[in-house]
Amino acid sequence: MLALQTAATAGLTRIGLQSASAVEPEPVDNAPAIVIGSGYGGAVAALRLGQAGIRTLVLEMGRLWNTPGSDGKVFCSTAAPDQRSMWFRTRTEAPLSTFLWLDVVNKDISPYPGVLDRVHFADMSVYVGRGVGGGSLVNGGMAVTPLPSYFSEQFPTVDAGEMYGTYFPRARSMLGVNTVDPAWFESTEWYRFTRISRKHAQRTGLRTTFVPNVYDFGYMQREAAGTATRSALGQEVIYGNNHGKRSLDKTYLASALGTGNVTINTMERVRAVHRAADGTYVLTADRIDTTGTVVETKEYGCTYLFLAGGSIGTTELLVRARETGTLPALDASVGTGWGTNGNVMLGRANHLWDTVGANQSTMPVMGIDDWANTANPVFAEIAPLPTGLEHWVSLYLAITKNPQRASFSYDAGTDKVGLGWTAAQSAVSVAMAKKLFDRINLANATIYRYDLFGSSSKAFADDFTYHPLGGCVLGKATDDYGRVKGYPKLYVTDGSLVPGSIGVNPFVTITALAERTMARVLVEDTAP
Ligand code: FAE
Repeated sequence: MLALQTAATAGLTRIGLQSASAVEPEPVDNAPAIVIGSGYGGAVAALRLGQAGIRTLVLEMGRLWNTPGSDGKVFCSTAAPDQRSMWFRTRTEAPLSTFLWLDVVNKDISPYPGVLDRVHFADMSVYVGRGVGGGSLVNGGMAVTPLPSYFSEQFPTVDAGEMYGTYFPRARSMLGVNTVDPAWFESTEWYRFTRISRKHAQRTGLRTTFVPNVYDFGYMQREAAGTATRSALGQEVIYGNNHGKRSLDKTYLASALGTGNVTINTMERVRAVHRAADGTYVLTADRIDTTGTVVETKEYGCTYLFLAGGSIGTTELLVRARETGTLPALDASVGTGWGTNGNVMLGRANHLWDTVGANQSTMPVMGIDDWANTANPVFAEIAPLPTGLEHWVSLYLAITKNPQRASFSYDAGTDKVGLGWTAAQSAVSVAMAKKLFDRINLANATIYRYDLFGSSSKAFADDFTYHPLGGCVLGKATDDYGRVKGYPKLYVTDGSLVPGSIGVNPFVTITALAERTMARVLVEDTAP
């Protein structure tokens, strides 16, 4: 942590252990290992490489989030978003965009490298985190291990015994996963919204389950008691948490820097990769300033290259590399097998007597688990809608077992990579979510809310996902350990390995798979 904090206050864009004394390290334009992206897959790779004594450079397009703004806070809240909220926007683009059909949620902001991005494709947009820590900076912290049966269905060639015996426990422990105290949960006003949704699920005959989280629940209880500054209880989440959350900059990345072998360069976006005649990799990266202007274009060389730009970032780089001929031998399956993890958001309108509470914690702790229903498998997270006012809305993020997958394509004219996901493919997720929530509405004599997702009276938000998965699927675009086919010493360690669906919130799976890859690769591929 020390290194991260000091580097930020010194205004450096290069973060290494040396930065702890505010001395900028010598430029490292070539490193034995380079990691692109500092989310889950990148953080695991950086730590394990650093521990193995391999000098490693991490390139991250977002900024380091550790410098307080003029309000004394690093991040802004969802209630009062400013330039820090979103990646180069003039207006915020929150998932829940209206209330009573009124445009009261989104706010005008000035363009800045804010922490949350919404990447738009024709019929789907994808929310991602930008900054040192990637998605861990903006997500809801739900740390869910998938069902072994579904994991094996999705990863038939991966030894599930090893995953559940070694890598899932390792990931949970490193990420700082904990659970809400059930007694506090039952009594606190901050989770009344969850208890109401549980009551309605139980009345429908559905099972609910507590879900672990990386938010420090001890800290949250102190927030509730008034002895700690509010973060989860202060409407902070998708634009970052100022306190309480064990994001990757506080866990894996802090440890990675602690090895003394890892440096992180921020505000540098890798846009091209090729392989030199000697078999090393050469990257082209644009360094931007806070206006988004490219202030420098750099070239880096490395022996080992780890791609961890997330499902969209990594797939885009590889599809472009194959189609422009810089990595022509990439497998045809690169750019395929992408899915939304079946995400659909929806709200229900409660009866007047079923108040959900003006005070709501931003960290979800419970899901409705109907995954075992083979006719219509759905796992629905009970999501908060913290506005500081009673609104009688029960909100959910449903994860449906949507089998639809899409591919990416490259347009040489614009040099852009597009995603072929269609509205009809989203409709499959909606039909599944609707089947489950129709049952809940019937059992409770309630209805959907039609006012939350724009002016079009939509009950289901099916045009975005929080869980982009796939594009470079394990065992297809790569071998069974994330080694990219056709290119020795080139690896994928992020969510693009997961074939479009994992049935639960994905970051524990992404972390555990990255641990498994690193354990293997460091033994087999780095021997002298
Ligand atoms: P990710 O964390 O996205 O990291 C990729 C990093 O690479 C980012 O920092 C990028 O800025 C950077 N990058 C990309 N391209 C480049 C490039 N060309 N050059 C340099 N840098 C680049 O990838 N999951 C859960 O399990 N539980 C939750 O409660 C949960 N809630 C969520 C809520 C929100 C609002 C969002 C957006 C996501 C949520 N997720 C949740 C999803 C989770 O954050 C996501 O699956 C992981 O972050 C994906 O990890 P990766 O390592 O694949």
